[in-house]
Amino acid sequence: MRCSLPIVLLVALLMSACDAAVTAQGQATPGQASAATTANLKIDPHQLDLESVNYLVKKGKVKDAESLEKVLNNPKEKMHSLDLDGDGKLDKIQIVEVKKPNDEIVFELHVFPSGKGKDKSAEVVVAYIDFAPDKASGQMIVKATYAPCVVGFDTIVYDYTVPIVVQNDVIVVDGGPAFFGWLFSVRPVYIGVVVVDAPVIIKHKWKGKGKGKWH
Ligand SMILES: [Ca+2]
Repeated sequence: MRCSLPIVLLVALLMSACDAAVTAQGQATPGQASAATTANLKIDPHQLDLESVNYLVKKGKVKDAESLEKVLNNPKEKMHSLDLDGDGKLDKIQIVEVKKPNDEIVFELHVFPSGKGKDKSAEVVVAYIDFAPDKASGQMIVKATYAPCVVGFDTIVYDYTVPIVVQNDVIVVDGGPAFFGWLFSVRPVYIGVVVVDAPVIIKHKWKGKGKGKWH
């Protein structure tokens, strides 16, 4: 009987230690942590210079979505410093065009974390550029906004209006930069294609005519 008490204590201590280990393991479930991180993703607006992005279009510094995407992803242009996966490499931005009723067009800016390979679920929409023509008033409102994952998204808006005319039901931006001519021309919907295996290269949908790849 003398020896039984220490043995009982030892067993009790071991069981207690085991419970603690199970508890710690439960708190560190990788899947849960990853999902929580994505859901709570908060991006600093300074990581994407949306005002300058909007300016590129307004001043006709880019001629179409492809050239806008090229500037966005050129590190020398310093348009963004997005590194959502924290691997020290800039993530790529892809423009996805969405056509809406009444000739409204939206560019969605999708970010692909550079270290996530082909994992489409890692893609994050960070901003929108909205082109909303109003044929009745002869004005188009161009508005750039951040997506809800960006801090202060609901208070930051970069917008301006440009005059439009309608000729045979086709919208023409009167005296505007070539970009707007491209925007309302008859063409396929633009979707940039990010080649995730080679992070510095973006391959575009339109092949041939020297537009297949760029660095
Ligand atoms: Ca990265």
